[in-house]
Order: sequence, then C-alpha cells, then structure tokens
Amino acid sequence: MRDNIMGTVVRPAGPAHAPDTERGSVARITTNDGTTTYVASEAEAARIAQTMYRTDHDAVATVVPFRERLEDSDVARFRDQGYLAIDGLLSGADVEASLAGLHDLALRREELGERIWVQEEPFFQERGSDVPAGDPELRIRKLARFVKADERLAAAADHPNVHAVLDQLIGPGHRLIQDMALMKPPFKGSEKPWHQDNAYFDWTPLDGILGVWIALDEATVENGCMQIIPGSHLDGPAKHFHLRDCQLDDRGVAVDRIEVVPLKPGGALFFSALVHHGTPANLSASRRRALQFHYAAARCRRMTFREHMAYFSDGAYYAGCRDWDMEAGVSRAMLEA
Ligand SMILES: O=C(O)CCC(=O)C(=O)O
Repeated sequence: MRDNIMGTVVRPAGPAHAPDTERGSVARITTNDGTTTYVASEAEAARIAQTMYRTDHDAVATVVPFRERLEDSDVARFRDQGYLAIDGLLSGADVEASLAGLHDLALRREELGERIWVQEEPFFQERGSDVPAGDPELRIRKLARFVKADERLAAAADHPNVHAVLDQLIGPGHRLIQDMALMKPPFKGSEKPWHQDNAYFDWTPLDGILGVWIALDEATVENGCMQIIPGSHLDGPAKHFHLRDCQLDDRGVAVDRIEVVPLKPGGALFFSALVHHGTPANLSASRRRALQFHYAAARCRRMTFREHMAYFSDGAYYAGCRDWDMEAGVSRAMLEA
C-alpha cells in the first residue's frame, strides 16, 4: 500500500487479491468486467481532471481527414505514435442512426435483459436518482454487446470506411472482438482512468488489437474527449491496479506528454490497445456519447490466464483487468461464448 498523488491509498494488485498461480490456486482473482463502483465527489473529479489530464487546448492531437487510401504519414503516425485520429469517418446520417439505435436500446433495456450489457453511472447506482424520468440514457455509463441486438449499430461496426482504415493498419481478415458505447452523461459522467485496453482483453499478440473510438456527439476537452500518451504503446504491457477502476498507477502517467483528441460527430480515433489513454469526468452540461469497437488482426488468437499473467504481472501477482475462470485457466467470457 502506498500513497498516490491524490493522497489516497493505492493498493497494488498484490497478495490480498491475486491468486498464487504457482500453487495452482483456484480462487477467483481480482477481476474486472468493465465496471467501476467508484464515486468521486465533484471536487475530487475536478482535481483529477486538472492533475491527471490536460485541460488546455495546446495539447491537441493531429486529426486528418478521412481518405480511403491512407497517406504514408498516416500509417507512420499510427505505427510511431500508436494512434490515428480521423475526421469524417462516419456521415451525419450514420451518426444519427447510431444515436437512434442507442436510444432504443436504453429504452428497451429491461426487455432485452442479458442480450445487452449495461452499466449505470456509479453515482446513480450508489446514490439513487436525480435524473428526469423519460431519459434513461442519462443514467448509463456504458452499454455493450449490442451489435446482435441493433442493426444500425451493427452497421457502424461493419462500416466500409472503418474496414478500409483497419485493412491498412492491421491487415484484412480482422475480427470484431468488442462493441461498446460510452455514454458519458452531463455532470455525472465518470472518469475512465488511464489504462491500456489489452489489460482488459484476452487476445494475443497484443500489437494486433486495435480500438476505434467514434464520437457521436462533439467530444471536447470540457466534456471528456479521449486523451492519449503518444508512443506509449512502444513500452509494451504495463501493470494495472484496482483503484478508481482497473487502471495504471496515477504516478506513472506522463501528463506532460498527453495529447487530447477533440472530435466532431463522426470523427474517430484509431488506437493501439497498448496506448495509454483515459478520459476525465464530464462535469459539463453537454453529453459525450461515443462508440468503441475493438478488432483483432487475422493473426490474433485468444490466450490463457498464464499467457495474460506473463504480460500483466506485478512480480508474482496478476496485474491485469480480466475476469478469469481459474480452474479452466481461460477467461469467463470465453467459456460463456
Ligand atoms: O470513452 C471513454 O470515456 C473512455 C473509453 C475507454 O477508454 C474504455 O472504455 O476503454
């Protein structure tokens, strides 16, 4: 246990939580299904936004226009910086269709049950509701596994422009491995602390996994657009800890290297699943809804707990963010698929 920069206690993913794999323990390890229960006060959220993120407009990332054939400099940026931000990937009509799809799913969530996955903002889960009735979207933090439930959202994940860019960045034959919407509602949209997406996935090799984050509302510095550390993918997998969420140690975040990625609706961030990224809380009055899809290159396959442990280990202990079945040695999601 040690102090982090906010003066609160940081518990490494150590003995209290992680299994001793060498002794073949079958205990459920500290796992993560993508949810967090951490509720920051407004003052804490504002302090985190100021100390762990860039709030100035000087750190804006390069955004290029969509082009079916990427330029060499686009591919080089993705290779060297770990990201490529593209304006106009989806049209206004595509964005409207996705928003309508999300709205319908939010209205039908009871009826759909486990056909989709929904996480409410921890504030509402823990502290009840002050959301006007009739707008269920405003309670939601994340909505996932929806491509089988809504064809408009399936069309976004399968959009020809998305495939055109993916083909050039990770090669043809890629597969969709995650579909999610990040709803970041006004005032209560919580932080997604700094992390690497590979810590949450069980696919290898790690450099074959790519995220596509698509803005549906205008994403701004104020409402919590994506922030990234360019080049951080080249440092490989890093330890994750169960703090405000499953995340990197705040003290290791290279705040001075941060680039912020404001995007217009339909704009997208393609990013390596090894790039360090996060978003501060949305303390503004505007929504910031986004879609996030992850794709695995044709050469990728699922991996076991032991393989994940080899990537995400804190010495002897597991330091990743995945939900594992220790008896089977593979992720629960894989068993449930
Ligand atoms: O959209 C956000 O707020 C962050 C999304 C993200 O990085 C994630 O869910 O992995």
